[in-house]
Amino acid sequence: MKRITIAAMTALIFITAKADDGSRLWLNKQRGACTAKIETSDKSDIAQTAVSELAAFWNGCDIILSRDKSLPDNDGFKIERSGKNGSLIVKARRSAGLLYGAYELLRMQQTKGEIYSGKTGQDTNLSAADNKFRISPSVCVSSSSPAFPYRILNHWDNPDGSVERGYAGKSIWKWDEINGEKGTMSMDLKERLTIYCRANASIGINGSVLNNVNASPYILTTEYLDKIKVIADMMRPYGIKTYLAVNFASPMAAGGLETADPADAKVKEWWEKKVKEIYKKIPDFGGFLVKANSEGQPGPGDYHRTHAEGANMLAKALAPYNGIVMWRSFVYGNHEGEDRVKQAVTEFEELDGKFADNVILQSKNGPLDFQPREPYAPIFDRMKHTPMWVELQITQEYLGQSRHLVYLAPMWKEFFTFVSPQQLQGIAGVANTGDNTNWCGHPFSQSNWYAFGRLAWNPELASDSIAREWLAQTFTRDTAFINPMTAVMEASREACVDYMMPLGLHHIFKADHHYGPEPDGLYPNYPIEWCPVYYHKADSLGIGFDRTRTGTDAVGQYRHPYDSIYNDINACPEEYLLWFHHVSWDYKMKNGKTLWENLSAHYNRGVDEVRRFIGTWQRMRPYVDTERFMIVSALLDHQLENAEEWRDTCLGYFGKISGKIQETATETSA
Ligand code: GCW
Repeated sequence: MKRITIAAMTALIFITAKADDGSRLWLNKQRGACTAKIETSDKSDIAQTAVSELAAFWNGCDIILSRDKSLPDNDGFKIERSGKNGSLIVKARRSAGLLYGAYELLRMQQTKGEIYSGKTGQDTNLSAADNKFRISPSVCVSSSSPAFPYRILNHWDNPDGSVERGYAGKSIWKWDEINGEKGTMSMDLKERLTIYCRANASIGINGSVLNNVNASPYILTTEYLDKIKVIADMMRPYGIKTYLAVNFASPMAAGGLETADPADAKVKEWWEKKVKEIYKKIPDFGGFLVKANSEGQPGPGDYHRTHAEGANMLAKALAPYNGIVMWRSFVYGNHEGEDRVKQAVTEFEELDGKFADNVILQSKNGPLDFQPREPYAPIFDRMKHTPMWVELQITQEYLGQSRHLVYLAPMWKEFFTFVSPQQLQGIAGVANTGDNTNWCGHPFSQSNWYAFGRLAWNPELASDSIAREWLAQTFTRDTAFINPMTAVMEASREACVDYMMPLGLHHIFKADHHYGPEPDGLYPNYPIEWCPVYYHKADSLGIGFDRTRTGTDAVGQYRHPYDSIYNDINACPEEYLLWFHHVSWDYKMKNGKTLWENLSAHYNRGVDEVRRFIGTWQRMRPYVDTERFMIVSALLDHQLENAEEWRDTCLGYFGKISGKIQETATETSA
């Protein structure tokens, strides 16, 4: 069986790297011959962006953009017909709402055809072939407001241009192309970042943390802050606020102090001065994101202070300027011997209610680490007095990176069936952007950036309708393409779970790069939490991690009734079975077959699904340009080889341990 190495993929990545100039994002491609009048009395830069976007891309009737104080104070908008002449009026309380309303219209135009809004009775004979879409004759055309006030991308970009878990080239921030003193950037960078801003604003993203949570202290030096100001100035007219990830030990590394103890007066003073300096340059700066005492990062724990003491010290410095602190709960390794998935609750629950008002606890959707499937993180159940938001990972660290077609919206929707959006104040997505000319590496990885924004705006949207929107805007509106490809996207996440880690298996990735399988991984020089054998616990009797009441009792962290459902092997949903239970190989599952038989069937199903995706894609040739057709074809072939590798490696290893290996020797998929 062929094994694809990282080196062998370089050629493929090279192809994607020279693919296009960004116009193949979902954004409007053709400048319209806009004859419509676009008017607003709102002089703000954001409203002017709305006007210029419409002027450039709108093909329909006249539009008025109008601020309306009677609307609720959020980023929402209303689009109405303004009367007899068939023009439209976008109403919003805030300027940002006008911008989002403008993009809503452009999205309608791009997904449905030229918007036509004639006088009632005038426009009844339009057919699909006219490529026109007659908006509803009712007064209100569209009305929408975001579920979360904070909709933020988290970039894991380092000042040296590398990107942690980035699979689409180098960082999009070209620091050496920004002249902080003069307040300028190169034309190339400006063009590129303009596309970035338009793409984000078009899906409602209103904040960007520019740098990695494993933060370099040097991001806070004046040299960088001057450059960051240039980026902030450029993002502001698109309604995007600038945030920074900070290293808790910055006062030492960047300020020359001997300590970063949050109780130390000099430390407090250093942060206060630094914050003042930032706001002088960037008056609407958003705030700090902090990864503290996690995976070797410094934090208040280094001085026997709590997370709350650390976060509150920063919060106090930011409060006068309305800045916020996004403090991450992704911690483990501080509680020797405790099940890793329990450690966030152990560490944070006792601090509930002790955080300052402008601190938000940011938690990953699952309790482990962005696996293809995890149960929801019970910290969302446990923190009752602390504002929370969820961190989703758009970059596919554990889902085939930029080489597998895996559409993540179904996974994020799954999370929202357990944790209500109403419980959350914000949503953060770890970005998958890079300097590859197609932005995200895999042409379909863009759909995850798009879906993140759309769900951040409205988590009620169905994942398939987001996929349809994205396909229509990115490829073609032809339903002969959209229908089958929506089905592929919708099935792709479950396929990935099946060929990588079905039935609740998790973290059996090769050490560090998190791409291929390594079920026998046990690394003497690394913490046990980084070793696959710690997670699947396969032995001659069975497989799975016993997290029941009599095991590690991770189930005990869940709200009722999930605590008892997950605890009971017969009630536990089978997709989480091996997450919560150590199960005998011959255990009879709901379909009457044994665990081993089901495990084999899932792995084979995953591989078969990818084969099916390839078949569908081959039939899409007439609808796609040759370049993207070839790239996706090559990537899907590669995905199939990887899926086979996952299946063969995992079933081979588990088959041997269980003594079932003979049964698999002949068992290959059709
Ligand atoms: O799983 C880990 C990733 C790290 C990442 C960390 C985190 C930024 O492998 O690369 O570091 O999660 O979320 O902090």
